[in-house]
Amino acid sequence: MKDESRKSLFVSIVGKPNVGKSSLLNMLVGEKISIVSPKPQTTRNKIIGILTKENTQIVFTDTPGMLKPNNKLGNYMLSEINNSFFGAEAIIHVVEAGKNVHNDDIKFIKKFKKIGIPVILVINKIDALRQKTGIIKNIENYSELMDYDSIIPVSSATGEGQAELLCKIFKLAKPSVFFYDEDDITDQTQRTIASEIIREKMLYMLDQELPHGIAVFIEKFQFRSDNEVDIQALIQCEKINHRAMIIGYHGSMIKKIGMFARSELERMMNCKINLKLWVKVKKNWRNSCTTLRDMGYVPERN
Ligand SMILES: Nc1nc2c(ncn2[C@@H]2O[C@H](COP(=O)(O)OP(=O)(O)OP(=O)(O)O)[C@@H](O)[C@H]2O)c(=O)[nH]1
Ligand SMILES: [Mg+2]
Repeated sequence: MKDESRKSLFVSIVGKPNVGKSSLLNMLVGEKISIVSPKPQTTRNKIIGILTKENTQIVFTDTPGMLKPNNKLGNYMLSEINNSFFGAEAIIHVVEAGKNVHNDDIKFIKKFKKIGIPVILVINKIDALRQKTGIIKNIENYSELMDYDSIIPVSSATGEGQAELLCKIFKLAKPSVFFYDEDDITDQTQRTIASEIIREKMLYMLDQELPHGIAVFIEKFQFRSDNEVDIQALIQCEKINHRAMIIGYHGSMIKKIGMFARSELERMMNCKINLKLWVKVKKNWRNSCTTLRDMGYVPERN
């Protein structure tokens, strides 16, 4: 039955790499939907998180951090940011508390002004600031550049500011049907979530640049029973020495990656997981249209 009192809002979450966009999405939805890591450019594609409360549904889109692409994967990531603006009815611009305005933020602000929808500035990571005066400086600097709908200091880590931010977002919702079921929290399949969790563990466990050259393909995702799943994943890297580092001495590293990924997936899916990982080298895959297509990294518009 159609409910005339229903409302919805599509909100795009954008900002520089590593400012905490994915952490914010997870905090707002109340579940881990998007992977998080201390390394910039963790998120590679648009990720939808859905929050439905009573008669209102908010559809958030997490996006990759703004970057200067130097390969086809980078071009795709940039296109995902731009695509997130289509259909968006509001934007959350995430910046880091106490940091100066960056050139990338100015580029974003130029885009926002062209799009002309409400923009909320979220000053994230306030828990990490010793001097709260940093927040005041942020507010002054950003309000000179843009007429934000509101400016809200937040900590995605502690949840501070969450209620105020949600209140602002819900106020912007407009009469509409629901676009997702009330119980949905994301549009990602379990296969995609599994590959992302495996990639997240590598972002934490492997050296600086290596994880950026890694792709994870789920080759098998098969239920043995209601509470047991077999997952086989291929980890693709770009160099022979990277393969050796992923495997580690006597397989110690890949074993650790598998252990951490499995235990998180078991918690998320509430079932036993049999996880098999193997590693293959494919040089320069980040410039291979075939590999990018196989991973689902296909631009929506060209
Ligand atoms: N102290 C603190 N750390 C945070 C907070 N939010 C995020 N972080 C940390 O900041 C790092 C980056 O967080 P992400 O959520 O992956 O950032 P992102 O903007 O999605 O990054 P990209 O996907 O690479 O663009 C991680 O180490 C997070 O744990 C916060 O509120 N406080
Ligand atoms: Mg992210």
